[in-house]
Amino acid sequence: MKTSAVIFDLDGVLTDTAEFHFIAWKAIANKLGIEFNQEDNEKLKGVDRENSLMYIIEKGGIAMEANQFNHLLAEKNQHYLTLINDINPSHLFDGVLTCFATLKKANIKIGLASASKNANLVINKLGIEPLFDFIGDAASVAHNKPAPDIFLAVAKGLQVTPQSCIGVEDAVAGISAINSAKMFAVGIGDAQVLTQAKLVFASMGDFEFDTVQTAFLSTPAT
Ligand code: B16
Ligand code: MG
Repeated sequence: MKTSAVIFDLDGVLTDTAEFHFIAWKAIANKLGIEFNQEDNEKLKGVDRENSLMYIIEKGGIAMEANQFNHLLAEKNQHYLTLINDINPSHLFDGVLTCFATLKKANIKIGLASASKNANLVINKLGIEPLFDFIGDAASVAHNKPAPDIFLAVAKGLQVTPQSCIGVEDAVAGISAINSAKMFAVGIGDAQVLTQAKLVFASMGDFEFDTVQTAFLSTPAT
C-alpha cells in the first residue's frame, strides 16, 4: 500500500524535552520522599501526566487524596512550563526539517500524535506548527498511549486509513500504540529497547525515508 501519511510523536522524536520532564518529576518525587532516577524517567516516556504521577506514588507506596494528586499535577506542569520557556527553533533535532521537506515533495501528509497537552506550545516554539497537516489533541482522546487512540484520531483528521500510515516514536508505549493502530512502526532510539518497531534509527538525523518506504511496501498488510 502507498504511504499516505507519516505521523510523528513529539517529545524524543522532534525535540528533546525528556530532560525537562525528568527535572520536574524528580522535584515532585523528592518532595514526597520518593527516589526518582533516569531509569524511572525512561519508563515514563510517552506516558501521560496522570499515569506518570500514578507511577511515582505507586513506587513510593503512598496513598493520596484526589485534591493533592491534582495539585501535584498542576505543580509539575507549572515547573515544566518554566523549563521549556526558552525552547526555540534551534532545539529541533537535526534531520527533522530535511525529513519534512522530503515528505512534502512526495505529497505525503504530516501528522503529530503526542501524549503531551503542551504539544501545541512546544511546536509553536520550535516554529514547525505550519508544517503539519493535522495535529492530534491529547486532551480529547479516551485512552492514552499505549492505546492507539491518538494515532487513530490523527489518521482520521488527515483523512487517510491507518494502514497507509507510518508512525514514528521514541517510546515503548508509543510503538505499542502505533502497532495497535495497525500502522507501520518506526522507532527513534535504541533498537534493543524498541524491539516492537519494524525499523529503528538511532536519531532523526539517521532517518531515511526511502529505507522506511521500501520496508513499508515490502511488509504484508495485517
Ligand atoms: P504533558 P510524547 C509525552 O510526549 C512525554 O514523552 C511524556 O514524558 C509526558 O509525560 C507526556 O507527553 C505528557 O506530557 O505533561 O506535557 O501533557 O512523547 O507523546 O510527545
Ligand atoms: Mg516521545
